[in-house]
Amino acid sequence: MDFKTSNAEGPVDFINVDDLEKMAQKVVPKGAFGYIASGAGDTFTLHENFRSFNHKLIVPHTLMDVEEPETKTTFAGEELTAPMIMAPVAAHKLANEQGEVASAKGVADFGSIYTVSSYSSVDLPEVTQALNGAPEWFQFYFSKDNGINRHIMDRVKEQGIKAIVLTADAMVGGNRETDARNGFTFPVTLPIVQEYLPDSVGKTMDYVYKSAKQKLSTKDVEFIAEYSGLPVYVKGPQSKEDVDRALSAGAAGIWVSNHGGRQLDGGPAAFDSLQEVAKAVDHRVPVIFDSGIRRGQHIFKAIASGADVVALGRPAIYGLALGGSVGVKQVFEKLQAELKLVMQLAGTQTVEDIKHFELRDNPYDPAF
Ligand code: PYR
Repeated sequence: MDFKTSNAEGPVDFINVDDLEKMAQKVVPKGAFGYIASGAGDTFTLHENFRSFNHKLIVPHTLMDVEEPETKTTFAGEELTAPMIMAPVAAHKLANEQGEVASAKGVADFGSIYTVSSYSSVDLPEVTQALNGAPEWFQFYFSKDNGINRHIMDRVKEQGIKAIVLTADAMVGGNRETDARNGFTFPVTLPIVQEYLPDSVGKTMDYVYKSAKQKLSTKDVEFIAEYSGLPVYVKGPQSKEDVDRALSAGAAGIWVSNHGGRQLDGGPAAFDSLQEVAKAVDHRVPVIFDSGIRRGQHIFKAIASGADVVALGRPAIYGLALGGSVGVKQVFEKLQAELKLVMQLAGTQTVEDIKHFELRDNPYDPAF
């Protein structure tokens, strides 16, 4: 398949992530950009992901004796430059010819955890090499065949990967109408899942998803934990019931997400689910949050609502499209700088202080 995308590498001049998205649209082919940026159905849930942060307000705290707030935090045994990690995103070669090699380097240079997608367009050893010792996690799209799942986990362990993320909210693809309109099919191979998906080139996302297992259950969490011996984070719970189910199966952490509004349109904004999930988890395991982060204040609000760290998906991919590894690092740095500013104005010196900060309910029209 003849597919040409950006091959940028170097500094990007941008003011904020929303601007970056518009800039990325100009350098990534239409079908690939649509796949990355869009959501499911009417994109109600996608848009609520952004708007929902306005349901809570950060009241400034004054005379708090704060200077140079510290964004460094320890998470899952790792020292992170800021409470942000890389979310799993499929096929980075859609955004930049360098693919995951560049995004991994960018995240490593910033100082955080990189989650490799099962649908990575670069194979595991090359990603590990690009990370150069930075912590690597693996997101699992499960095969219907446990023999294949064992092989994948063997390879994951060979790389020294430290945790497995089971995506539980995407056993089929959401109703991606933008992809249908654009006639989008995958122009790249997905080497990690070659054994169950040898022919991704020219295939729709729906086909890709259907090659993986639909009938996921708590038994799959138990199987991964037992076979790999690694901590398993379940990605997708948005309710107490789902938290209970995941933890009863031995989940080592809960990753609150609605898959960036790409799956069940008509569902809640992930930020609105975070409070219920955090209450149900009650500090028993770490909580990761994604879906809708575009601003430092969003990170602050997520942490004040019970997340230990947030994960970045699309913003990092836009940085990748425009500036390769440097662009990815710049996106993390931009959000870190915004977070630091919010921390100062909110009177919080450390990430731990944010966890104890009480947000106020928004009495105004949250439609702003
Ligand atoms: C997505 O398209 O959302 C995937 O997770 C592959």
